[in-house]
Amino acid sequence: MERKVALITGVTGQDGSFLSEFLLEKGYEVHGIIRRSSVDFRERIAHLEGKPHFHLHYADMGDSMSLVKLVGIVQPSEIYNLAAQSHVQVSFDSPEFTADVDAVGVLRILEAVRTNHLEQSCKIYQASTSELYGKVEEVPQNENTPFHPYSPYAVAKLYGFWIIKEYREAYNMFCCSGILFNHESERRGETFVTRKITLAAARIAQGKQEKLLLGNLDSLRDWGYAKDYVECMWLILQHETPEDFVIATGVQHSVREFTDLAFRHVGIELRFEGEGINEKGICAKGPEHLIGKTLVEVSKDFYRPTDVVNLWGDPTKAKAKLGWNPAKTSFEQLVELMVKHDMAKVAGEGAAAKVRMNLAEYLEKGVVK
Ligand code: NAP
Ligand code: G4F
Repeated sequence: MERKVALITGVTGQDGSFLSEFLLEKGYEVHGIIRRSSVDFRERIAHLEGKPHFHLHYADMGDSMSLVKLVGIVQPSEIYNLAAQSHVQVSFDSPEFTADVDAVGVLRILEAVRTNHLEQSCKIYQASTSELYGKVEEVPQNENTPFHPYSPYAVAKLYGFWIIKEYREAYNMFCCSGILFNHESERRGETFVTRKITLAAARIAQGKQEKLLLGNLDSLRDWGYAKDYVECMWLILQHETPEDFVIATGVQHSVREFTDLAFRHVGIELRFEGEGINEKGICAKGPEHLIGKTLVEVSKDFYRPTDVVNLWGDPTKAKAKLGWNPAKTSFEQLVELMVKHDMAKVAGEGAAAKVRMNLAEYLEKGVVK
């Protein structure tokens, strides 16, 4: 049987790396788009490079010509469009770049498929987001909940969602959006809140960091495990009709709860005192030298101009139509696996990891958000 051919944009990212592993396991020929970088080390996919059915190509979501050329060469049967400037806070700092990649980039992919006359043979998955619900109009959120984007990132992603829908209807293309709620892992970027917390908990426990600075501790998210979510991307493209799906666990927790649990996993019990900007997490139980010390502080540097504070997904449709199991990895298991990973990572950090330690110092000082 001929191998299916997948093209993944964003292959070096958290989801791209898990999806590559998943599709290779399923027998796909996997092609990924990479950008030229001055540091030529692709941490998340280093273990896949050199495998016979895994191929990397230079292209950029801002460069139509590179995309048209590549789609023509690869002739994919499935495209997973995961590439994005994916950090919400950064979208306030770089709104135009975010719009170019996250909004117009989607159009470029669709047109690259049409230009190569593949619109009837190539299915497209678009990485859409729960951020579309933004300043939420109902809880929990499902496929019929109105959108109210609340950041430059979300506004750009809203264009991506609608242009996918438009091409589906106008050109009868099999293109769909997965409206994914937050999904995390040991490969999550280090400035997203979950990974920032698990790394800081590990470093504080090992005496390599003094304290953790956070923004809004009351913010609520529906956090799942990224490895479970990439299966859903594939299921969406295997469904008989092109449809959009909400992918979530259906369970909600606050940033404070995530922090509390992560610190428990490194043997530190926190007591939260104060409110808003004055709230602190103080070590109530744990290593002697830390008792009574403030380990978590709130800093206004990590507050956003507009923040999405109540995301909670309803995965009923994905469960019923795709047979996807949203409860495969629980919140507690997710926090545990991330902390375990980061405890080992931090323990192994020697002189060679000095550069990453600098990032931790920046995070502590609020230089990098
Ligand atoms: P990520 O780790 O930040 O990865 C983003 C990927 O996009 C990286 O491979 C990055 O390449 C690539 N990229 C960025 N700009 C590009 C450009 N101009 N040209 C080509 N590639 C570019 O994100 P993720 O967490 O895996 O998320 C994957 C997708 O799902 C994103 O579209 C994100 O917006 C969306 N999403 C994520 C979540 C979540 O909770 N993780 C939830 C909903 C939706 P470099 O490595 O070169 O930077
Ligand atoms: O971890 P976050 O930065 O993720 P956010 O903004 O929810 O975005 C992620 O999930 C989206 C899906 O809903 C994706 F579309 C998007 O690409 C990305 O993957 O922040 C989560 C919450 C926010 O409310 C933020 O204000 O945590 C709050 N928070 C509190 N302190 C913080 C911090 N966020 C970050 N990054 N850093 C903090 O210190």
